[in-house]
Amino acid sequence: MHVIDSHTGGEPTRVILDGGPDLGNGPLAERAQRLARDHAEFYQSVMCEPRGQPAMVGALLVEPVDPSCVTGVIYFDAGAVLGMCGHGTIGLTVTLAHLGRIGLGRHKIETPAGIVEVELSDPNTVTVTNIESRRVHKDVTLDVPELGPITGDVAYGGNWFFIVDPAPLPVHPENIRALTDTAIAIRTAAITAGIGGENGEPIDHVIFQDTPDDPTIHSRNFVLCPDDTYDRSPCGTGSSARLACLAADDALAPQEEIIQESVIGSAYRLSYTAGSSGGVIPRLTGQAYVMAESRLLFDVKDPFKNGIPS
Ligand code: PYC
Repeated sequence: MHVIDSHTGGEPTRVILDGGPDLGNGPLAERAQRLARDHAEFYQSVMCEPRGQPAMVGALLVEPVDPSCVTGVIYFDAGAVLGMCGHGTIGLTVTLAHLGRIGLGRHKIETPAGIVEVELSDPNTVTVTNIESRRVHKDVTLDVPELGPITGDVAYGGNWFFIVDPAPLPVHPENIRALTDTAIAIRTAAITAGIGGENGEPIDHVIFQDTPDDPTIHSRNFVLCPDDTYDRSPCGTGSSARLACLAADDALAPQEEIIQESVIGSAYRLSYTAGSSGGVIPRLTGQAYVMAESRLLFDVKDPFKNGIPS
């Protein structure tokens, strides 16, 4: 299995060029469901330790339905198959350029959540125009065991987010353990209360928003991912969901650009235009760097060939 590893603002992406499971044809959303239902062993074996690392997202390249797309892709982490992944799309674009498959300029990529546009402006800098993102519930109060009432918005940006602003504790690297535990408790409470998307989609990510002292930075976030790791980048789909909330609150004008930092201080430039269904079309710009090209080996004698379950 040939893979290329990159990171986007510190968040790793592993692009799988060959050797993945056969998911058949048809819409990518259906192929993603097949991956989730029938191939958990595959995605855990490439994401979990010892072959993978915490927070890594996989990008399985598949044939797109729309031939104008440079590729189709299905993203996943060790815990779940994702609808879309912003940092992964930036990493994938830089990887495709590294392979000589695309040049500078605009390209389309098909994901289970829809077609996204990418613009590669130098070998490391990518602007993603994401699928239409929307807020579905404002000010939902959850009763979280040991924390009490926590209020947040539910929004979609390619994945489902519960966004708490202001954060229940400061978004600083020294708080990462406590932020993680708090976010897991909130996600569990949301799922238990049946809070999620319009069609019962469960919350898969939790975001805490904080306002840093530096006035040039709009906000700093902490994002919990389905595999219980935190996003080292500012999270592309999470930033999209957040833009939908800012727009719905009239707190950010269309095309106004802001800087969103992650808990470790990596940054995206964000803006949006109005969507056609009442949401927003987010644009996010970030940088990715290729780190490794490797061949993954799966020795049948290896007791941990399918990864260490977390
Ligand atoms: O950037 O959208 C994102 C993302 C989702 C999970 C990890 N990163």
